[in-house]
Amino acid sequence: VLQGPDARAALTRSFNQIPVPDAVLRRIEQTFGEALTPEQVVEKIVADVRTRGDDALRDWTEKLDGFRPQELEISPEEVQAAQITPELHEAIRLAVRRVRAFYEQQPAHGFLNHSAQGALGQLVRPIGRVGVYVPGGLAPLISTLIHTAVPAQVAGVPEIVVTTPPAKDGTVHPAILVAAREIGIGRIFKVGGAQAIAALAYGTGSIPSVDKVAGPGNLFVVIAKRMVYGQTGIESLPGPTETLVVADDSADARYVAADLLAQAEHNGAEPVLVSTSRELLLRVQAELGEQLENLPEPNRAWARDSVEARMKVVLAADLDEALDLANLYAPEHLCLLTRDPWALLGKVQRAGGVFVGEDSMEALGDYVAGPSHVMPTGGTARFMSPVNVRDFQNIISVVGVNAPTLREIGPAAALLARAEGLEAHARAIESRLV
Ligand code: HSO
Ligand code: ZN
Repeated sequence: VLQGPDARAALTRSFNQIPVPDAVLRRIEQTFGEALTPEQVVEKIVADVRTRGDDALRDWTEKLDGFRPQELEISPEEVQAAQITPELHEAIRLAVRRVRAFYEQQPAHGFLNHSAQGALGQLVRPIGRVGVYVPGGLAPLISTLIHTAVPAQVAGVPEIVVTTPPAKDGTVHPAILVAAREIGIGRIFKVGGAQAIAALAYGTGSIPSVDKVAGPGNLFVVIAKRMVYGQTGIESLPGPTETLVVADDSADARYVAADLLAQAEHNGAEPVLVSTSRELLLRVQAELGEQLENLPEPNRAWARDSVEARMKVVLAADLDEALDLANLYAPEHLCLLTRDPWALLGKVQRAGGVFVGEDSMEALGDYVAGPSHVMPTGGTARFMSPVNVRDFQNIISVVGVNAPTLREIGPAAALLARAEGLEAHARAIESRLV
């Protein structure tokens, strides 16, 4: 249990490097026959996709996903034919409906102020084509498709394409196809990993290049997004998930443990518990042990890894200190399980999302609450926001001053131009002032 300065030190992050587990390095060596860094692997893949296009995508998908696709695009017939239970289908509809309703409330309009000066303003325009990456791997993240594509759609993006890795038998989870159908996404490609990001950035015969790539992925996906930034836009670099629970003596230890374990079952997750009560910490410890035992495999192993390798437990002097530490850590998810959680909201300065009270568990937010679950990780909540409508729109500045205003403000502009040594600028202005 960490306290005081030790807690501060443990919750202070360093942002330069994405941690690379040994297992990943070993797998790279097995796959490539040489010891490469993940960056070197991604560089290789991106360069190859850029030069060889679809053939490179087929080769890398075979090598890394164990399946060689002939057609990279899933046919409209296959998307139409995808079947899931009516209950799951209804849950997807509910999630889509609620995420859409949430983002329709986000103000995203421009302004154009006509005044005696003429007009100044901002146009807001949707991005033309967006690529959404949907992780497959350990879990087919149906919800991630909804939580990325729907804000883009509300923003007015006319074309959204999806890439997602195929399973070894070449299939994509039918619920992902149904969700795409429900949202109204036209094109889905069975390509994952860094190769998918490269394809979206540079375009291949089958996959169109996009203006922005959005969505979380594994280490290789994140490195690839960072590498192609500039060629295309990216919304963020989502890393492993993390949840910080603030709990006082009134919290129910069963819920605290359950919420920590829910996120702990994500690969590489970092659970953090900050409490003002030592008794609660002890109760949570017992609960964690018991609930972990009762989880089925492989989820137990995933959650145990996060708890044993990365969980941090802090005893705070009071709720003020608890919130200070939470703001320092800038968690992706901040969960408030205290007597009066609403009273703490005003103190929240840095977090991707804040989950207020025991009926608003983060796991609900992952699916149907409304706000996108793609939230800033790794402490990037200091300068980033959750995926939202603004990620999928550009602002265009509008400058339309009239002649009297030009006469008023033009001389100052010409003066500034000459101070910068830019004579042609000054003359462009003065040519209208005579
Ligand atoms: N909590 C994850 C998102 C997710 N959970 C998807 C379940 N499905 C990252 O914030
Ligand atoms: Zn989750």
